[in-house]
Amino acid sequence: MSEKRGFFITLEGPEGSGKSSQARQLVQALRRAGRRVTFVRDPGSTALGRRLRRVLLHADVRGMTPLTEALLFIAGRVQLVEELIKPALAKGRIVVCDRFHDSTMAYQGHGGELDVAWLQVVGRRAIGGLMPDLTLLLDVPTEAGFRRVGRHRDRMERKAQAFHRRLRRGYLALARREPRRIIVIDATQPKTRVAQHVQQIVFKRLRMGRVLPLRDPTVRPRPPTIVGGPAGGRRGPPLRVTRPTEKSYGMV
Ligand code: ATM
Repeated sequence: MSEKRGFFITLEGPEGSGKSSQARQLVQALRRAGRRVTFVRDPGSTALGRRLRRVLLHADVRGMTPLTEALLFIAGRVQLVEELIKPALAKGRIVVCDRFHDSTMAYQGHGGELDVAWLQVVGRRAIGGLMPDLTLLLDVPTEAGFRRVGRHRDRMERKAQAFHRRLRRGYLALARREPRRIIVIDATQPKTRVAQHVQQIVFKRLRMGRVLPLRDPTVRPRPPTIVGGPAGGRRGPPLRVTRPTEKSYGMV
């Protein structure tokens, strides 16, 4: 692997968490602060990734097993890491990635009920152990997230609510295992408040100026760090989620 000098940030969350628009705002804020940022999404951003994304999300593709899904998502990620993420990090850039390995763990592992320990090992090895320095998990209850998504749902969004509840619980379990890397933000707060939390956390971590050590997935679970939970702030009205287009990404 090329020497890593940049800083790698991922945004994660269930449907309707507003993560993609938060990712865009974060990129804008970092650029305004004079940082060089590569903005990508997983799956997507590479030619192969865009094709895989169409296959994976197309509502007409039926009967795909969770394992097939997982391996296709991982394949797209390998390409993304090699083609865009590693070269950008080697140049000292900040990489902001909309979803990454934790999505496979939450959606296919917990949601699809695959063997999560196996998936953790395979998924990490496939990308040479390149894990984010910081992951912002925008958490929203399943029902509230669905209300935000509306009626036009892709293949993943059409899965049963039980699947989406499992994946949300899966995300929170991942955050308990790696509380330093994965910060949970209450995404039911007003959009501007969520953006403030996201930017504060990222800017604080960047000022620390060091890359966090890779956590051993076998470490004992600890409570996740939750920012802006019920105790920390008012729950705001539902926010509208604008769907990103492919043009929003790949601005390297
Ligand atoms: P975005 O629209 O947030 O880019 O996500 C695309 C979908 O792909 C999303 N579900 N929906 N709708 C989550 C799903 N996904 C997985 O299931 N596994 C993965 O590994 C990744 C990266 C995404």
